[in-house]
Amino acid sequence: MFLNSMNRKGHNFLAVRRLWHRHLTTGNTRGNLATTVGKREMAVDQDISNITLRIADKVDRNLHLQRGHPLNTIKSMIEGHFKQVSAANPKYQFECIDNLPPMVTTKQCFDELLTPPDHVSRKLSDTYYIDKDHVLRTHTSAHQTELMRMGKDAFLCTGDVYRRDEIDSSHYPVFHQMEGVKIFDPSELPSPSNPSSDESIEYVQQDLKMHLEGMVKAIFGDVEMRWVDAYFPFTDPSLELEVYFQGDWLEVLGSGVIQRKILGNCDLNHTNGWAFGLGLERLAMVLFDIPDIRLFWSDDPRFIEQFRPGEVTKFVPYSKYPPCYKDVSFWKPEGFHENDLCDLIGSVAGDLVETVELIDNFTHPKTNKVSLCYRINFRSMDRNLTNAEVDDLQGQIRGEMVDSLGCELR
Ligand code: FA5
Ligand code: MG
Repeated sequence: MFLNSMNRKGHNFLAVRRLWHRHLTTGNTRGNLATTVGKREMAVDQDISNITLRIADKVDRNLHLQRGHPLNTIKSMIEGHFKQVSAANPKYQFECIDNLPPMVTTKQCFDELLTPPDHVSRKLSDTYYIDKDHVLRTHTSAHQTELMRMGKDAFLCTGDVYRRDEIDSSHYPVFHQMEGVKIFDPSELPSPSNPSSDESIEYVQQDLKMHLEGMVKAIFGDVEMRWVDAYFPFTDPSLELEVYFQGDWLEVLGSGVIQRKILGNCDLNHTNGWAFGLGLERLAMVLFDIPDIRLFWSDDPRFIEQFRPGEVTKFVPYSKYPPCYKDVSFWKPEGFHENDLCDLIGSVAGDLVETVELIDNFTHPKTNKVSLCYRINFRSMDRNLTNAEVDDLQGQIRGEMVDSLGCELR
């Protein structure tokens, strides 16, 4: 079940070894396949892992720690805001953590957060697995329970997170999140002897909204925002916050009142608390007017040299290069998942792909076979692409679709 069609061929997963080498602990016995997750030494399981070289190469980049990078600036601004909040209410001192490694156990990432066994986020189609028990974290919520068990009652935890996802201007397989958690002093709740009463839950939720609205206002000034009901296995009630940007509502964070069972598992039955997880890229796109999420990874000096540490300046585009699209039609093979296709396209063409869209989908009336047509939009952010180059990329993509995904091209 864990064997993904893409790694039957070996693809470029072997290259992942290089990455783990940089995370070696001393005294390992498994050569350059060994790595650490917390204090545990472990190896990448080549039969299971679906981590491509493109993704592995991003693991040590830590854009959120790179001074002057917009992601570092927005992180510092939010942390600075919460420092002010802590100064105004000394009972809760928000501690900032930003250096936890992204390799986590499935227990941390899913089980501890009450993610059901069949939840889509656990699937190989959505998550990068190191081996069957370890993943590249899909969200910073993976650290909630360990930090709560350490007795921390107010913290922000920032890091890189990894997801197999669609490709467009606001989705990228590696992005950055900031987790925020506040655990209440029970005496502050409206019904201290019953921390899970309706009024306590309402109180905690109002406090959560106040903190996040305050943060958005402090950083963005008067931006239009709205709360939307949401679902997360680990919070109840759950809410998402959307901000109006480029003519549309952009989801910037998920949040809610922490589930009783999670609090109980962390010895916090006597109280209540809230949590949020925000997408740093999404907020930085709004703040710096950055139109495409790929730009955060650009090493073009025309991007990075526009920004100064701690300063907010609007991004000045350096001319937009022409797009070029190619369509690919095929009969949908069994077990096909769009994320497999996007990951494959990303691993061949990297940041030269702007979007991947399904433009046609029909079922053959006699054979019942399903035909799909995807449009791949190629556009470089820093130069013109030649036709020959795009044809070559498209050729490689088509070849890999046949070899690795078992697609029958039309
Ligand atoms: C979560 O990841 C939850 N862990 C958030 C949470 C924490 C809820 C604590 C409750 C309590 P979600 O999958 O919606 O939720 O992602 C959170 C944010 O990450 C999104 O609002 C968005 O801003 C950002 N995000 C999600 N996917 C991508 C992506 N592919 N590229 C860039 N940003 C993304
Ligand atoms: Mg969401």
